[in-house]
Amino acid sequence: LEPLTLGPVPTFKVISPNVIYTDTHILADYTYHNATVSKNEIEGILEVTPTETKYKFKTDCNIPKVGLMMVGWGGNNGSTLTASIIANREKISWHTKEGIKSANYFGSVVQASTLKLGVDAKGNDFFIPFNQILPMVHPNDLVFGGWDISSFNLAQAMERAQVLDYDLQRQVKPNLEQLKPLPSIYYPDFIAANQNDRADNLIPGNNKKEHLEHIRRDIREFKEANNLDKVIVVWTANTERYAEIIPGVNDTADNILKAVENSHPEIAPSTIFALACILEKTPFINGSPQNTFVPGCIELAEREHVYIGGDDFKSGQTKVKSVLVDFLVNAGIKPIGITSYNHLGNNDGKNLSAPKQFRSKEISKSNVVDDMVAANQILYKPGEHPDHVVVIKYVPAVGDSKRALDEYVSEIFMGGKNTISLYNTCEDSLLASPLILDLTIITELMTRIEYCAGDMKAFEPFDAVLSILSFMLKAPLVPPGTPVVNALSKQRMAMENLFRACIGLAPQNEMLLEHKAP
Ligand code: NAI
Ligand code: DG6
Repeated sequence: LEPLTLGPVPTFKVISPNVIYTDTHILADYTYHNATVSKNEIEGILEVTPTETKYKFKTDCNIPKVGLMMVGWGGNNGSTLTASIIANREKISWHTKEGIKSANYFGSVVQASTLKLGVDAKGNDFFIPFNQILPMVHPNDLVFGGWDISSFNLAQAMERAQVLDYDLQRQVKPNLEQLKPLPSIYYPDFIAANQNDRADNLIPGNNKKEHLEHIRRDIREFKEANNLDKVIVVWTANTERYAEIIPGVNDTADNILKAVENSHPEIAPSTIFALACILEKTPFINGSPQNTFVPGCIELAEREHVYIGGDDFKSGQTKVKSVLVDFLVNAGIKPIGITSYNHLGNNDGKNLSAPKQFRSKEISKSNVVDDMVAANQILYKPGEHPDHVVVIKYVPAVGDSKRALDEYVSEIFMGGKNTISLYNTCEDSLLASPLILDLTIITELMTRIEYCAGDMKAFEPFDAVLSILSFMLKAPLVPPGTPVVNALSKQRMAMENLFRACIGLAPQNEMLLEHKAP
């Protein structure tokens, strides 16, 4: 068996009576194993009952022509991602003081990670590129568009961002100069006042219903002009303040649509974008921490069966946290204090220097260990939680190169203490940009997978809230009333195993029984 080469279409076939390949689809029969736990009050013990649920999955194998529209396209993430995809597409290399570098997709799970398909005849693990497990869009084939309140074209935006090497900027500039963000919605109250001086590319007026219709029209026109099958919209604009949840205003789908008609002041720009996308049957992902998905917005997405996902890209410090705390707690070690400092000097940092916008980020960065703590009742009493503090400071001198300092204090054996200190430096936008790709590509794939279970009469899409995207997000949005998973390894497992199920393969396990009990 030779390793497979990267490519959008799977180059393998599952040989199983449970899997059927047609000219257009993969159909898989799948048994989902779980166990229910209940208390037998008479005997005073827990009873555990293994359960089996039969599922059928249907995956459309036709890879569509997809447009990615970014809100905040002229920001550091938007411009870095656009320039980087063009560099990949054109196979560009550039000179740096360390030598020649060439374009890659490092940091993208879909493009640069692998997953285990099975074992070969000798029992050795066999890996394939992640993007081979099911047919997925290739980033080089995405068509870009988007909005920004700043009128800079993408070449100017890339220069302003100061992320990419000059020799690379020089080569992609002619391409980027032709790309200009569409005017956007600006309600100054939602982002920091210090952003006002870049807001020169605005949809006129204050009528929120007209704004909603304007964005809907933009999506339709972009789709038509580029002959696209589908569009995915990602919010990578400034972090907004939280919107107040007001009964009668944003609590139900009907109320929020009415509130937009009345131009209610608590409807944020990001929520207008989300609503516009839902009404256009266009998936919408929120890469920032604010509560864009107020209850009325989620209800509308569920009602219209349109995928939404969020919140806040999980790029560096939080990603490490969702690994480290999982490791500590699963090792029987008790984190009691987590202190996370950041300083950064890009426009994101400038916006976050305002208290209300900082508060949105503080919330999304702080809730990320809850599930791990709640999972261990030996270490933590009900309601007990480690001290957890998040500090973010704006230091213009460091630009996009964010510094993250973390201290984890844990209680160990016999009253001892263990302190781990981490110091991480990296260009923030180079970590976040590949996540936009993964979110886009996996969301698009999910629009082509349907399932059937129990007494369902036909195949249907998944719940509108795409919790499968959690790996890429700091504060994963999940269907109302369902558990949030923050631990990175579980989030990855969920993606991997769902896609394996779609080709009739059992969930990945690391038992290696073939070596232990041959
Ligand atoms: P940025 O400040 O460079 O870019 C944001 C862009 O959004 C700006 O060009 C701004 O003009 C534009 N904008 C603001 N309001 C807008 C609106 N209503 N409509 C259209 N455009 C609007 O920020 P960056 O670094 O690109 O980050 C973007 C977002 O992603 C921020 O909210 C940040 O907190 C979040 N994020 C970034 C991560 C990273 O590692 N870079 C990781 C996690 C989240
Ligand atoms: C400072 O915290 C700026 C933020 O936008 C973060 O850089 C961003 O949310 C990434 O956070 P993390 O925790 O995933 O590295």
